[in-house]
Amino acid sequence: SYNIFRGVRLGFSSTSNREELITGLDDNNVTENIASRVGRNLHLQPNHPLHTIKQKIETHFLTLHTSFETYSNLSPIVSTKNCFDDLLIPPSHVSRSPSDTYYISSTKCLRTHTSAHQSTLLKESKSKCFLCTGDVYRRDEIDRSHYPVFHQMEGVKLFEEGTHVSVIEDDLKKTLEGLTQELFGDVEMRWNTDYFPFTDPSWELEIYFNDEWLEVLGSGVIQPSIITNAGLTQPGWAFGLGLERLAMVLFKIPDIRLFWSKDERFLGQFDGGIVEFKPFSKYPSSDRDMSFWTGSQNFHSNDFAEIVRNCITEDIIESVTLIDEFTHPKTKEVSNCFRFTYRSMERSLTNEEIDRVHFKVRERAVEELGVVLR
Ligand code: FA5
Ligand code: MG
Repeated sequence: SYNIFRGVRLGFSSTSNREELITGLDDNNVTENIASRVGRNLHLQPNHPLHTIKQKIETHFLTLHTSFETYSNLSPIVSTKNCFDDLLIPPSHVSRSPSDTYYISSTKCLRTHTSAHQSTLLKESKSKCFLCTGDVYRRDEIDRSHYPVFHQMEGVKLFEEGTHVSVIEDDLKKTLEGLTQELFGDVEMRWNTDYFPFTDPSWELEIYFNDEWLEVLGSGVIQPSIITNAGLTQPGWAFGLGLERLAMVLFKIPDIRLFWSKDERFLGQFDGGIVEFKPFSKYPSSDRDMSFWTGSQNFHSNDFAEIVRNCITEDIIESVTLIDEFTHPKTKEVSNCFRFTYRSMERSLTNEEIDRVHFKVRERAVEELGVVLR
């Protein structure tokens, strides 16, 4: 695999990330916390669970088809054209809004999915069958299974011209069912119809695991105009799967923040195989509530979550949950109450440091979002 965006340095230090990603200009909403994740490349770190899963999936595909090409080090900095326009995502689509996407400028963003590479790779790939893995960035809420950075793997396969859609559908489903079986053994799975602007028809695959249906991937038959825009004529399928989702289940990793741990008690448990994670300790949690009048129609909880993430230098917040919301009957003002659960995966927190962070969040929410504390 190689870097097709030759102009962009990879694996750069966080100081140069900062200069490249945080410009202070209008439209730029990348934060220090997010910039520090760029170049960490957890999926390339030997023995890391995300690397192990990636290797396992690649090996599975390469035994099916030696012609699958693999790409793992494409820069997460992409053009909005590649991330959205090339995929027929309309300008008004919610995923493009600055409340959901990290923009470097109005025309460059941190990829929100590995599909951002579909069009370029369709042009560059020789075999027209490829897998592409990388870190993806989404402004999102805060809890045990959501993190603003996670990892996806994209798969694309083109067929001979004139191949019937039903043949492509069949191949897509068989391929992904085979992969799921390889990873999870005999599990129950189901296909649901889904919607993506870039595939038609589209499906998501769910597996039944620990008494729950778990969404593992989105997929579909690639929209013909994406292929013709890339200068090609053959039809094909594409899928995008979430590596953390699979890894949390396979390694029994209970909290998505753990993937970012630099603690040997975490990293030292893995040797490249699939083993059950043994929690090294559970430190106590501490809750704090925060209530405020949102003060504006434009209040967005993703903006609030972003402020929270910027007030911490370590992952010491497990979740921020809206526990109460009401509208004042006369003034129509909206009040929100968020419950913060503070807990480190790695050490005990002191009340003083929790209070310090909590106070900082209050101050910044007032300054930056114009909320009125209650
Ligand atoms: C997409 O990102 C599409 N690009 C997938 C795709 C590719 C469809 C090619 C068709 C063709 P979606 O947002 O549903 O779709 O994410 C795909 C997968 O990423 C999900 O099934 C899930 O496994 C994982 N995922 C999505 N959001 C999160 C999250 N916040 N945390 C962890 N994993 C996530
Ligand atoms: Mg989905």
